[in-house]
Amino acid sequence: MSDDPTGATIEDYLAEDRTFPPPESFKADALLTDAEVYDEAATDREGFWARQAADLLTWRREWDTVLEWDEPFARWFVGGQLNACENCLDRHVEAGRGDRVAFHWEGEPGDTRTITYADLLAEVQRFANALKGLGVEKGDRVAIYMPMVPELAVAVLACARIGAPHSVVFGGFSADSLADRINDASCKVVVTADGGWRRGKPGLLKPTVDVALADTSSVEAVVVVDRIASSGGDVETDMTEGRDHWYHELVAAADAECPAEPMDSEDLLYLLYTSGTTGKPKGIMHTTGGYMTQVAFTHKYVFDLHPETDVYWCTADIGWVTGHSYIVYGPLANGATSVMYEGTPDTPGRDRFWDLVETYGITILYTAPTAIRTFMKWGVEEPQKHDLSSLRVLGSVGEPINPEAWVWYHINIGGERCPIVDTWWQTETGAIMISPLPGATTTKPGSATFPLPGISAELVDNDGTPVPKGGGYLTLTEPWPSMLRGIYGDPERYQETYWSRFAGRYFAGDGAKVDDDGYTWVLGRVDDVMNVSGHRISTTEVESALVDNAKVAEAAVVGAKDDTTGQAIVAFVTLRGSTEASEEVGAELREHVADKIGKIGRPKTIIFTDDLPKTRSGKIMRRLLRDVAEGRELGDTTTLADPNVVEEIRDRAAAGA
Ligand code: 6R9
Repeated sequence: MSDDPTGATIEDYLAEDRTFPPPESFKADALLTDAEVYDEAATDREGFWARQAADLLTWRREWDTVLEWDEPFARWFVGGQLNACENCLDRHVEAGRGDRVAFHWEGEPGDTRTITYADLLAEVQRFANALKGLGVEKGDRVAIYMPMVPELAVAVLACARIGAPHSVVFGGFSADSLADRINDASCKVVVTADGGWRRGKPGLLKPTVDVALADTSSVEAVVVVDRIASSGGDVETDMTEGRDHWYHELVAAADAECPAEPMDSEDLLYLLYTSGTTGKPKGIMHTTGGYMTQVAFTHKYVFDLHPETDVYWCTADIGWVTGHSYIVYGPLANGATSVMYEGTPDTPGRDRFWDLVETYGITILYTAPTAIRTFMKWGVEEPQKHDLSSLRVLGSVGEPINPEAWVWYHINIGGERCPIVDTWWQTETGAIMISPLPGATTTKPGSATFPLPGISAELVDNDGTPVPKGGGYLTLTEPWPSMLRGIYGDPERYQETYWSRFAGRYFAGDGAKVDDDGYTWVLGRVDDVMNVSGHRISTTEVESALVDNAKVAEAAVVGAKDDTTGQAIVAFVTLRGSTEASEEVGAELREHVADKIGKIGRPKTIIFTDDLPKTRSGKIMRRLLRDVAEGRELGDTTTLADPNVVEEIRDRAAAGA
């Protein structure tokens, strides 16, 4: 049984057997429609990437060597020179495309800005000069802590233009986190804003910067964008004399021309901090030539970009890697027209995303499973209020997408005509690694399908022996252009974290399965894999089975310590609008999972909750749910979007809900 409007049933996550070939109408205009490109890349990997680098980018100096590989340290396009900002802006303007819109920006309150490539180039040059005026030189690190306003993209590109690596810190992070990141990279300047609009209220940022700077000594100047005050918000911003500067004043006073710095292919483009299994966040290093090559390649072909006609929207925040690669560098390198949105999907109403799709005629939408499941919870009435017929490609990123969410997305957002690209990658990989090509790949709901051309992935068992079919650890076996070049200041941790678990392989930290047709199903982090009575079960499989039930909106599953079975499955479940939590519903859901996966998958406990604890990037924090399930003190909750959620769940769990 299923609530799936197609009437199809999900036997279980991995026995999902519906297939969706690219529609003929889509293939007619698609950039890639067959498997030839895979063969080409497999025959000559380095030649393949070199062709992409030459086709998609403009180089100041050609490289001497495509790849120097001294495991685990890669150098791509060695000897080549280019500038990332020039590739994103100047060459489009020089080619007569300066009037093309780079960003349709919309603020949460509804204010809008239309920014062409020529506008963006002009603004970036001025701000690059402003940074230079503050003493920023090639190689100096610049921290960026901003809301989703155009000046965030300007700041990123200005840094790239003058060769100053940026370190964007997501605007939801605390003062402590910001200070840690500033200190780790000894940033010289911080670019911020008075705040950003969120759910109708100003979320202030500058006061957090002030607190962070009390614990840092490297910062010489702070640049502040006036976002809130200039849009009617009542805020007084403290400016420290001699240190703090208003962005608009600097830009107004700056020279209009700033030539782009020629950078070596392997010069550091940016740092982006990501959390690992230990406490200290890792400064992931991305360099210029290889990174730009792979983000441009993947953005073009995974989304089948037609830059003259498409309107592309990636709903991520630039504070995460998805925003770096697929709001800034990839789309701009390809001359795309993008939408950028400041706020939340429920302001002023739960149809805000669909309103944006209709207003701008968005053709390519790239979002996250957690958002899709939220939209499912809000009901199909919301998207049905709008004309979504402009859409032609849908993307998913960030976590495994369960087949029910995939099918809901396909039907209710994509009108059953849009290929879905489920893209697996990581901060560390820099760009998409495993994904369908929308005009060439027959998809299966919940599978990221195959490694892209030029990418080699393989599953291995505990001992590192390849597993051609079945479950295993996801590893990457060949260097790829946009791979991380290391962890800032800690080459040993790089080696240890990614290259020590399996000899000669990059270990991604994810578990996956390959089915009989060779499709890859990424099951999630291996620390999310439960072991119940010696059977390994992915939290995702159980979640998927739960969400398959019509009463369930969202579910998160953890393995809690159990004296008898090693671990026991505890499920945290959010019900759809009209359903009341009760013992009967709990029993029904447990049986439902047993039906889908087998008794081994049946949750021992189901805890009903109104919401799940999520990070600000939307990932469910299973670690905290495990703490709740095991009755422990809660671990670190600082990265939660809303720390109250987990407290509430704990109270319910204690009450035996
Ligand atoms: C891009 C991004 C990386 C982790 C990754 C995996 C999970 C991302 C996924 C996916 C299944 C997908 N993940 N995309 N799992 N299917 N399509 O999210 O980077 O924030 O570093 O997270 O996210 O577990 O290891 P990052």
